[in-house]
Amino acid sequence: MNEVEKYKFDLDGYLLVKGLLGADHVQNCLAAADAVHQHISANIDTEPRYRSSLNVDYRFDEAYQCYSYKAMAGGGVQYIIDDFLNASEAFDSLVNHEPTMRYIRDLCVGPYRIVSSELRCRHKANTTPTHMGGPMDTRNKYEFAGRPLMDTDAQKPVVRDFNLNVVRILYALHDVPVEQGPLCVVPGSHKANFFSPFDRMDPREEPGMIPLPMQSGDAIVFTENLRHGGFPNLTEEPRLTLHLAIGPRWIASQSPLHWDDQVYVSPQAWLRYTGEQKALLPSPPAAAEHEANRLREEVRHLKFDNAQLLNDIQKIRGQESQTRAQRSKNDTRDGLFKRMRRAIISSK
Ligand SMILES: O=C(O)CCC(=O)C(=O)O
Repeated sequence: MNEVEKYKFDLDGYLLVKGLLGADHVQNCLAAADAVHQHISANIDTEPRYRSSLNVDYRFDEAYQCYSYKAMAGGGVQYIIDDFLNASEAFDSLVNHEPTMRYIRDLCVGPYRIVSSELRCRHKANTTPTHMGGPMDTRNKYEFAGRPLMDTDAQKPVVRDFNLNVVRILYALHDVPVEQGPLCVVPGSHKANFFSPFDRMDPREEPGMIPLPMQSGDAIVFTENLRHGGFPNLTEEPRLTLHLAIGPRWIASQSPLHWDDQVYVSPQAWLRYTGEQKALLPSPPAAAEHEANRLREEVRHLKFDNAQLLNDIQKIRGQESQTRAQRSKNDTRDGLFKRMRRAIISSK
């Protein structure tokens, strides 16, 4: 990063990098993203399902080896396709993409790992609600170090400017003007010491929030500590962007799919990767392990649902026994009245 970039990144918490992906690169990725988007949107409500530990209801796609769910904020649909790197060899060039890795090396300590990959397809009216900012989640640590830190690759202390836990990169696959719902951020909020008091879903209602329009091939490099969201897409055209999160190797994933765990790499994608690319990703789990993980999550959720149902049953039983007690009290009172009435009548 040059001096201007360092200054701006520290000040604002993000950088808009012009043309980080070349025109051919973008065309290939866009064609692949279009195909995945078409397929996923047509099949999103079908089986097989997978509920993540954060209780998000995903669908696993066998053909593309990725997971997807629908988010409906703002009244329009957003398809979030997690582990999209598996979906096409067109995306392989994003793994260990040298122009991107140059930023990563300046922003956090290696060796590195990709901790999330999402293709986001945001349709008309959809917004991404405002989230993060300052102290919201300490795992997103933003730090200006300015002191020597151990460089595990070089095996020696190196004076570093930045020491982030996670760097996010958002690539635009086409122009994203303000009306097509770009990423929006509150510049400087990565250093906030207070939780935002403006706890509203619509990012336009957050003071200081600005949209970041992009051109095809541009990237936004930002700290997840920054308060951010997505402006509403007001157009008929879906907004297609690719999102990577990269951090030191020991960082866990923060995608709602792999929360505190690691991303899923398909056996097919693994075979395509070079040694350098493999170093950025976990190896694929054995098929049986993959299925066992899915079943483990399913059992966990069923146990949770069961506990809730038992709770509900106990509440209903409690209400029923109260009703029965009240009824028998009423019956006793009615019986008394009847007996009194009979006694009065017979005494006349
Ligand atoms: O682009 C958007 O709409 C929001 C993206 C986002 O929240 C993220 O990449 O962390």
